[in-house]
Amino acid sequence: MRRLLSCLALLFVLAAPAMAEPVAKPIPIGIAVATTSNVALFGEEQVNGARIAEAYFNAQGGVNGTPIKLVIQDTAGDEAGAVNAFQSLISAKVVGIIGPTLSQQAFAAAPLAERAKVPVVAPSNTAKGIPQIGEYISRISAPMTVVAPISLKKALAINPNIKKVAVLFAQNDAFSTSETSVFQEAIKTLNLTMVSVQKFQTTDTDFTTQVTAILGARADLVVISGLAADSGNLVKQLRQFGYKGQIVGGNGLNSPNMFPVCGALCEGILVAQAYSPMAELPVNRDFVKKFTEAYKKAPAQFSAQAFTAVQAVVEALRKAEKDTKKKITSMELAEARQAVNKALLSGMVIHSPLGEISLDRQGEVIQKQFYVSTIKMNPDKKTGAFVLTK
Ligand code: 1QQ
Repeated sequence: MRRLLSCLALLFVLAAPAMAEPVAKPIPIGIAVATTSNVALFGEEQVNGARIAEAYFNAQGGVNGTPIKLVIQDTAGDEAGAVNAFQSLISAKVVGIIGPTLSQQAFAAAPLAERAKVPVVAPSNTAKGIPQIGEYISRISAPMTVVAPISLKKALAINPNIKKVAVLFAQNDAFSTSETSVFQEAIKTLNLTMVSVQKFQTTDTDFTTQVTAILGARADLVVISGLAADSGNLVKQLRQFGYKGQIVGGNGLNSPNMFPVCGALCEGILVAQAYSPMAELPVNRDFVKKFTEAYKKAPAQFSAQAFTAVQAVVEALRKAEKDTKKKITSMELAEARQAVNKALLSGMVIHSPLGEISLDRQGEVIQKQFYVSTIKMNPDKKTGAFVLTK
């Protein structure tokens, strides 16, 4: 009898921490993106998009009547910052994490969430291998394997005389090295000649060596895989040194926050995008309207993707309630996190500003529609737009 009692006591002690961890109300969703450092050029857009989603879905009643609340943690620009942000969000008892900004950071921080069984929806990680980090890791940002070749094909359609291509990439960044391998593969497939491959660091500001090599190689197309500040300076110096050919930018050149960096010299860069503010979808019209009211500018890709990531988590929470016939806020935290992940990977269709998307069982996004845009700068040389390339 005494043994039975002590066994029961032990069971109670073991069960106690779990019982002490219900999901809070409003339902906390973690956002781990860069709000400081150079990477904040992307992160600022992500916070803006996520904030619009928070207000928008709460106005619809949140999760079947329960509001959501974003808990925002700055990752800054490096791996250590992302690890810290993930750690504090896991401790803050969020039901899921949206982030981090860079693939380079995801490879360091996402494994933490995987071990803690906290679902992660990456809003902007496009390198190969992100959903493969673990069962709890998914993304709504289309991988570069799908997106990058589209802009190259467009450059050739515009100018069929292009033959000699120079490629530049940031060698200290996982996304940039992943993207350049996709570009380089496509260059071979398209029977173009690679006349120069140049490396740089995302922290570089002086690109004299690389630009000199490219001008010497007489490239008629330059393809850049880097982040916003470095790529912006690189474009600027290419033009200042006299490069006149087409420039194709990868996903790192997808931010209007790069415009002030290269100024008027950003004009004409071609980029493939996973989003267009012009897309005629009810949810996109609402998103563009609310975003423009709040920030006095149209949303670009990183804002739309952050909105979509919040939407994915909200719809997963709703589905989890439907499937389990329980309110999320009546669930124990671990149970809720697991139910959200299951719903995310169930193949549910999300009618998002990016179009109709879903996640496969591994957490990879399935998206149908992509765009190629050309950067057009305004006379103020600081603002501009991604204009759909016909
Ligand atoms: C990645 C990217 C960056 C350009 C996102 C901001 O695509 O790191 O995967």
